[in-house]
Amino acid sequence: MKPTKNSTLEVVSPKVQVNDDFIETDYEYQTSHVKRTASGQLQVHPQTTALKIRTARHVPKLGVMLVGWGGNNGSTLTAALEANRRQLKWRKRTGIQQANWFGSITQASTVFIGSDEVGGDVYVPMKELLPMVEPDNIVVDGWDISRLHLGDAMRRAEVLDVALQDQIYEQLSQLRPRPSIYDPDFIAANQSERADNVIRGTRQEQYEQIRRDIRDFKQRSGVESVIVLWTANTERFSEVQEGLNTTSKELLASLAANNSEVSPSTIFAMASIAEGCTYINGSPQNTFVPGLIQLAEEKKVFIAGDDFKSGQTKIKSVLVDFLVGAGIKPVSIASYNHLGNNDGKNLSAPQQFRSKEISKSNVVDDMVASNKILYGEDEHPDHVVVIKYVPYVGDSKRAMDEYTSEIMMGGHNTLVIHNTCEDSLLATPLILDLVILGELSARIQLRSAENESAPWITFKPVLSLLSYLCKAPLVPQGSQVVNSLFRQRAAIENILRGCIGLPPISHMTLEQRFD
Ligand code: NAI
Ligand code: DG6
Repeated sequence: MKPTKNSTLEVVSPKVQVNDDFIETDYEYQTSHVKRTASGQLQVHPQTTALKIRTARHVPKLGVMLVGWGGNNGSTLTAALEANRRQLKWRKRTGIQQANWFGSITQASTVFIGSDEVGGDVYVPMKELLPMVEPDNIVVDGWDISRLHLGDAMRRAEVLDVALQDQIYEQLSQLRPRPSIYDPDFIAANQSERADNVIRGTRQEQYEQIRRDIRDFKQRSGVESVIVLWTANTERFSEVQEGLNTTSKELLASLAANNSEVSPSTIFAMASIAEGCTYINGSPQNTFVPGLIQLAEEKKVFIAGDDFKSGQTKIKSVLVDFLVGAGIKPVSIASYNHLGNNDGKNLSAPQQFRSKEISKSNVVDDMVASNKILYGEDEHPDHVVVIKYVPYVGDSKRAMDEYTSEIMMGGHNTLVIHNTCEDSLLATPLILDLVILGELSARIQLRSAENESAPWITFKPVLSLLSYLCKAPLVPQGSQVVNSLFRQRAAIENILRGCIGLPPISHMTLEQRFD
């Protein structure tokens, strides 16, 4: 069985069947269930569950609607799609550069498949594991409170080389963001000068307009499936209150009553859910108030977020994992950022900074909690996050981190990292992965293999599989938040492998270690 038409991979196994519609596998899912006895012992019960996993083979024509389309990320994604579609090349000071998708795990990373006859590692591109949306076929649309067309938005962003911008300016100039919901109470006051493209009316009317926009896009473009993704300015947190938004009923009533605490991003998410479209939050604010999560569960529509995990936090979720896993105790983490793009300008306002501070600060909690040898109950490293707006550096964000850890016998180990990163060039490939993996997730189902009449089930509406790409992963109620980048990636790889009948990667390589 070849998982995709162009895959170099063929799975030869009686446990994998392919028909016109599905790739279906018989899968032995192995877990370890732990029970705590009255005496404090941990009893581990290994369990094997026989499952059938199937993946629909038809890849729909995907439409992506970006909220904040004219921003740095939105315009860079649109430009990158165009540049890659046309395989553009341009001259830089250092030579010829070709369009690529570096930084995207689906497009530019490989997955370990197994060992060959001589014990060599064999890898295939992640995108060859299962049928996935091709970036070239994605159709983009969206909204922005600023009416600049995408050509000028790309120029305003100052992200891409001018020699590339010049090749795509004309195409991008044909694209203009739809008017959006502007509420100055939710984003920084310094954004008001951008707001010349807004939907008037009550919240209910704005919600209806967004629903019409989604339907209009679908109808005009002929896409079969739409994902809505927020890459607009970071909002302040909304209040969460009984009577306001703690249930779906309350939230719908608050929308109808034009309650000022229903944020623009929550209205977008509500409209998206009502239209059956996956909604992804690339910013840190609490769009997903409890009533919104309930709405997604009731309508069985995927939601995922929060906040793209691009540079500093990605390193943090690797480094702290390494330190704690090595038995070293991080005791203080000081993270400074300065940046000069519009995101930085918006984050220079205290309430919007606070949203970002929260999402950047919680990323080590699960790793700290995993090691009771190093940390006592309720003990955490000191963790400080500072963000400053320095216009001159533009999109070239500077992130400086100092990690101090306790090592043996009261010694100290201090790591200092200086990361100069072009912010939007790190974030844009994440948007691509979020929509490609988000779409793929809608085609994966499983059921018990022991009961032929058991119904096929899908991922839960809170799509935690996308955690790898998010700073503050939203997980279903009762599930554990996982921040460790390696665990997050292993979940993606092993689930994709499971869909084509391959076991999880264990790295045991017993065949190479024993005679
Ligand atoms: P940006 O400021 O360049 O773009 C945001 C766009 O949203 C602007 O064009 C603005 O006019 C528009 N906007 C604001 N409110 C809107 C609304 N209600 N409806 C529609 N459009 C609206 O910011 P950038 O750099 O593109 O980042 C976007 C978001 O992604 C920010 O919240 C940022 O914090 C978040 N993010 C960015 C990362 C990066 O590395 N660039 C990484 C992680 C998160
Ligand atoms: C300042 O940190 C601006 C932010 O929007 C970040 O650039 C963005 O959230 C990326 O942060 P990180 O920690 O994932 O690199």
